[in-house]
Amino acid sequence: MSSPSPGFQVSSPEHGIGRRKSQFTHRQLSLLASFSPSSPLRVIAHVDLDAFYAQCEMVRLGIDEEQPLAVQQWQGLIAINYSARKFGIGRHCTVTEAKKLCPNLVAQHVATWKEGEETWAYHDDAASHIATHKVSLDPYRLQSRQILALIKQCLPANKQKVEKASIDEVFIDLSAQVHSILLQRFPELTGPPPYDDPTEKLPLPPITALDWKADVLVDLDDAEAEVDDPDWDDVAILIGSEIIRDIRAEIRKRLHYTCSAGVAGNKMLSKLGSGHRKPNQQTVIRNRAIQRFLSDMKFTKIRNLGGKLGDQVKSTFNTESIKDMLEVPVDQLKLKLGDDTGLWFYDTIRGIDLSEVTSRTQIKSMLSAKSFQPSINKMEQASKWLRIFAADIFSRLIEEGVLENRRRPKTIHLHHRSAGQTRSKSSGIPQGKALEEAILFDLAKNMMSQIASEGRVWPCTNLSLSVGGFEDGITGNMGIGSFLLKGDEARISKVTSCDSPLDLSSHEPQEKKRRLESPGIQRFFPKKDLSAGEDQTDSTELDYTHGDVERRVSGSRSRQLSITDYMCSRCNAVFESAEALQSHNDWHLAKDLHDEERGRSTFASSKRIVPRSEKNATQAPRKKHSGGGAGGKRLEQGQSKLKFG
Ligand code: DCP
Ligand code: CA
Repeated sequence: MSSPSPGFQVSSPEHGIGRRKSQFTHRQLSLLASFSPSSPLRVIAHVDLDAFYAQCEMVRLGIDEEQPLAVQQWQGLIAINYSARKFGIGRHCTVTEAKKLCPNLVAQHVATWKEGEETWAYHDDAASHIATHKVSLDPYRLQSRQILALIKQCLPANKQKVEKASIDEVFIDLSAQVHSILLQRFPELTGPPPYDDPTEKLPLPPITALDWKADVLVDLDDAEAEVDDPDWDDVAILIGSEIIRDIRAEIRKRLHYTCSAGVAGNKMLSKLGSGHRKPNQQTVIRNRAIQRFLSDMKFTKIRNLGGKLGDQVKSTFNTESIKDMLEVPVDQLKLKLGDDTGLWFYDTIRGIDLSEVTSRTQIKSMLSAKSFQPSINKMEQASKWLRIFAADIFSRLIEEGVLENRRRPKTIHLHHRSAGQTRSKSSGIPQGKALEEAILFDLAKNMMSQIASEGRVWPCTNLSLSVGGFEDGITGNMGIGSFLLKGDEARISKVTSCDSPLDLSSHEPQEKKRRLESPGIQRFFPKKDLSAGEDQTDSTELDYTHGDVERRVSGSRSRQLSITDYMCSRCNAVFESAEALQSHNDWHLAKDLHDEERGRSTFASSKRIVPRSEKNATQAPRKKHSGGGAGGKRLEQGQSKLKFG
């Protein structure tokens, strides 16, 4: 017999007397090699960085782990490290409240673009200058990319499937790697099935106990279930957890970040696992533990059920408990929620999720925006912001491979809001020459001038610039040279506009527009749940400036609503003025548009969740800075990569 691994205890020859065969077939094992979602042996991990922005600041500033630290945005907090959480500090606190709870708290403001400046920086006085600064998430994006690149480095090049789920989360399909480790460690699995019949059951693993090291192992329903010896699904998940433990150790050692992880048989369970025990732990949910794990839980904790759909189910069935919902027959779920959603929900609360880890869903659009309080009144001011938006978008385009012509956008859109009216202009981006930041800026200024020439332009309360219509560049032998030659005739296409306050979608193709008008089931899924900070499954490009808006809300979130408060019907955020609510609604509108442009259908035509995108990680060299917030002139990590015109 081969010697399996340090993680296994090899059985005595009497092993398996009660159950001689595995419950899994040769075919199911071989499906593992091709990442097939239908293999019951698949192993999926979800890795989530702990208190991510806070850790980024701690690493950047060289701050000790024990030091309580929070990341500040204006007067609110957007990330709180675990040392600070011990004092009861959370996202609901303002900086003042947090400092009362922990006078020793380091509150580091996020980096900002200052009106008129060409680079983002850490400005000491940013918190009191919301009118003239715009948040930059570049520092966190850079760290996110490094972590992603390291994760990919740790995985075998030809057997990896990694999906970036948000700025600080990834799903990893470990199935193919686990398959090859299984075959290495257990040569009895390598032979052909008896009678060459792939539906033949596998032999049982030669193992009586598995060593889960320090993993959090979710309890089983009854002690009886533990009596059954491990089967290959347990062994596969154990191997997956070894891989993830090593990756987490590597991230810790090389980049100094801690993260939590969940290892399970699908995406939904692995995500629940990573949030089960934080920080710096990994939770394993074996198939035999699913029932117990889920039945104690509220379904609103599940990915895609944290928002509107979860609320709808809750109000329809008057419960949040999975245990209660397990009693509801599938037909009734279909009747109340529609066929697709009903079936999806039925499967989901039983731990069934066949959605795939998708290595790369390409970004369809990018948006940079700012709500103005006070509003802006001059073209000169608008122009300064447009310059920042162009720089912001261009730096992200560089990461998307625009310089190497891997991908480039075809269209650019400007949305302008004044006196409750939103106007939009769209323009083609010239395709015949290399794209530059200055081109985006010029196009943005042109569109702004057109809006201005139509009058009623000031005061302006919100501006946003977005690019879309991404196309892959010419690849293979042709390369960038031939691309540059071919497109002299390309010209800026006709500028389109729409003046109706709510018709931001009017430059969209008809089909997309219909979806906006009658969103059906899709309306439940793509939105980020701002109030809960959960369900960030759709936040690959969360680098919007939503925080600009959101943070003004947070201070009031914890107090009682008064009749003078204004509440957002979509995310329950509370505002003190109608205008603040209006600009928040603008943000929702802009994000909806952005989501539509990205064409993400989180809900597949059948009923499965279609996973989301991942950007190609480029590994930027990491440099540690000591001391922060120094007047804003010193270049921060990653800035040197940016090209400003
Ligand atoms: N974020 C934000 N506003 C929110 C929620 C999150 O700006 N309402 C940002 C800051 C977080 C990052 O996104 O650091 C990741 O969000 P998470 O919800 O994963 O929260 P953390 O990583 O901060 O903490 P945890 O350890 O609970 O994952
Ligand atoms: Ca996190």
